Amino acid sequence: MHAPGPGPNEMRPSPILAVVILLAGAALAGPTVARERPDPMEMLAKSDANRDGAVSRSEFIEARRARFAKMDRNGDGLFSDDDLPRLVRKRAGDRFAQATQGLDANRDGRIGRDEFVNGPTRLFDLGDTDGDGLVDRNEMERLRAAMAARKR
Ligand SMILES: [Ca+2]
Ligand SMILES: [Ca+2]
Ligand SMILES: [Ca+2]
Repeated sequence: MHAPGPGPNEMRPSPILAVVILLAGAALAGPTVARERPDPMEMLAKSDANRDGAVSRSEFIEARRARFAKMDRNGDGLFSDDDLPRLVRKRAGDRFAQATQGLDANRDGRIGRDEFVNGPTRLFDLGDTDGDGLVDRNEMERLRAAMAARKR
């Protein structure tokens, strides 16, 4: 069973994911480049591990696993505000909890590796409009265009 994909007007990138990526990017790069917003599309495109031009669901999930390993800076298997540099943590304040709510299935303010890796695949689902389990080149371009249109 596959639910019908969202129409073009309902397409929107998950704000939750965007903030998580933003915070994670800030945590990785340090506060000086925090304003350089990582592009979720770039990350999706980079998930194509076997370079066949299409991102499969398992490639997407594997890329997420790798991303989690980087986000979890203290390596305790949880992504929490402990993993953010102090400056970022201060600035993020409550926004961290708000931003991660959608992924934080058990609401303990920390995101476990499984919660993150097996969390909703919104970006992927948005991209895979024909529901074949792959975001191919064309679908990627459409998604990119749809997201770019929303930013304007
Ligand atoms: Ca691939
Ligand atoms: Ca951690
Ligand atoms: Ca597809």
